[in-house]
Amino acid sequence: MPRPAPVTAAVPAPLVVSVLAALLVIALAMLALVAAPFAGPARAASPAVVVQADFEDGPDGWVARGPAPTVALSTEAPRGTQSLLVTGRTSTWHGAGIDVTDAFEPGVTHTIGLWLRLPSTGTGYADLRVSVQRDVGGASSYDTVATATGVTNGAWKQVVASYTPGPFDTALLYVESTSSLTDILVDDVVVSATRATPDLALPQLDQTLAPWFPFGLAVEPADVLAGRGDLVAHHAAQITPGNQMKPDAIQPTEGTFRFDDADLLVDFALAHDQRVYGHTLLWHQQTPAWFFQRDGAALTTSSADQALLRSRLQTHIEAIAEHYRTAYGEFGTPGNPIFAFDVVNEVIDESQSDGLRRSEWYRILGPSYIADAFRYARAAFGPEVELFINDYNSEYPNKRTPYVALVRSLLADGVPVDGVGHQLHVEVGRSLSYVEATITAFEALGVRQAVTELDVSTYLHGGESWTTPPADRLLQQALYYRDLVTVLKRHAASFESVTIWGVDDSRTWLRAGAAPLLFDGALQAKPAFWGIVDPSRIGVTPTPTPTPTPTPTPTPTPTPTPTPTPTPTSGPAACTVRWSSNAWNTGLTANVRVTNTGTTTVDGWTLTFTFSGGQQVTQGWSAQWSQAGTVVTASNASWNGRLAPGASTEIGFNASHPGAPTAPSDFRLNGAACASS
Ligand code: 9MR
Repeated sequence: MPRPAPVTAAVPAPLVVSVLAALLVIALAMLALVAAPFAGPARAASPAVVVQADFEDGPDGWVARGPAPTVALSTEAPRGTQSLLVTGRTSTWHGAGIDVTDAFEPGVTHTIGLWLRLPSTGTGYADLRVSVQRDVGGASSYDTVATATGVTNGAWKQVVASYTPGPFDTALLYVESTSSLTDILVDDVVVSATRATPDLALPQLDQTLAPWFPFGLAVEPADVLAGRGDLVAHHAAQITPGNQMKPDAIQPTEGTFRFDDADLLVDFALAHDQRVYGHTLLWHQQTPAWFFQRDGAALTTSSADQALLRSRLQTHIEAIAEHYRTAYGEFGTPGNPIFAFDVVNEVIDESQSDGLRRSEWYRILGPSYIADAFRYARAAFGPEVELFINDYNSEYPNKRTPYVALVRSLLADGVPVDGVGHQLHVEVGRSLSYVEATITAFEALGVRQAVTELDVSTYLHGGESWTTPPADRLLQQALYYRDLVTVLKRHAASFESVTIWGVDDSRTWLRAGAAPLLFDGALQAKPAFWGIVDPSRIGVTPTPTPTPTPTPTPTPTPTPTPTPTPTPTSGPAACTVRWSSNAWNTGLTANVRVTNTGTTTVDGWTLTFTFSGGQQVTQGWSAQWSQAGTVVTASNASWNGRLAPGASTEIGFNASHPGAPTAPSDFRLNGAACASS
């Protein structure tokens, strides 16, 4: 979400690493030593405290962010004797921050801990955000570290989050709000950094799988730096940019193309003799609103508006092809590692009679946009780049049927579809016979196939929650990876590549604790790694030691005072919810479209609903999902938290049911009831 750059001048940053912090380092080092008996020889180094501020002797380098606010030391209910008070904020991005340019290290995982509270002059309740602004070559990006919901003037709220910065020339750690202009109190900031070192003596995944198919990893700029970069270079024959080639990243405003982040990944691939699988030319998410507007108004289905959208799609695709041809040479030549691209992503909706998702693309252009996108891509990229269609849940029979039907009809019409992608965002136990049946169905069409986004969540349903999965679940996960790869090897001739969606469990799109990947947060191989590389070692290899979570606050926690019932900052929201689902004997896939029908912007939202009859959410997307009893909670993802009046977002999930699926009820957005639409 774009946020304005601060006007405040650069902050001198005398980083206060007190004696207390030094003691904390020693304590954390001892903690790491205690954990050492199970550690491999290349176990990550112990954490070091790189930022510490308790505001007992001064502001410890923290200054106001933005032109309006003032920071001062406060004695109002501090944790210790003083805390930092921010007043006079006139924009949500105003707050307090500290220059961490010299303290933070790109690619290294930092644990950021601090405490937040509102003073008596505050609004009583607010959602506060901890962020990092990174500036590279004059361009700013804003990373959300954590959002603390429901901060009040009744009790301090602790925030502890893991954060791995991408590249930066300068970096600023700061506290802001999502929508309220409240005064803010900050205290006891501790940031520790762990330089994780992968074991490069491990067998290489790409070499191990080379007899069957190329192995790939999805990465972001922060994944190709420091030890994580060594890991990616060691194991991957190809990479997929996780977010950097999506429409919002490449063309945020019409005619403004940004390739820096994507090119950083392409350069990494070139330097390490890897291929690049591009993702994605067209999607219904992470596509800027301007694509579908003319002078701020929604495009209609008039032929003029349809022509405009088609030409925008063509221009977007041509600009990407042109950039990579110009910068890296013709596709298919040694200097240009891009060998494939997802042309359209997630266009199937099995709950629709024609099986096609009702996106803005569909509303304005009808189904023809899919064939057009492939034709534009073939013309722009030429024959050397394989053109893929990509979707999730393709293993489920209800999704398989419309997916196969669409690809069959595109091929029959001579549309240049070279390959079919199966995302395979699954959880342990997802039916492998379904996976194999889908592969076989596409083999009958003679197309190439790819596993594009594989990860295996250790959570079986939304009711489970943990910091580190139980050891038996990690073993189950290892066996699942083993068995899945066995299925894929049987169909190796059909597969262009198999890609895992992320490098290590500290950086997954799934909720904390899902631990869906092959390496743990300390970059050590999990049993899942051995499930692929050498299943005989699954039970032999010690279960990875959880990365020690540094205790971020050296001062004692005061007894919390009762928190008053919070009033949502953005609410009460006026909203409608459109629910659609597709069920089979034991499961269902659901889409939920949430629309802000109010007159004010919702900035940060939580949707709840009741899901009865023993139905359990097993996996969700485009939001953070959890379930407690019959109540399901979905909180916005980093990219869809802001809903302007009239704006919608679409989220979805898979669920299991005991044989009788029933519709959810009592949808509430930030506590306010939503009508059905
Ligand atoms: O991994 C991506 C995550 O960082 C983004 O926040 C998210 C936003 O939509 O997209 C994730 O990647 C998605 C991929 O592009 C398409 N299939 C589903 C993936 C997981 O959400």
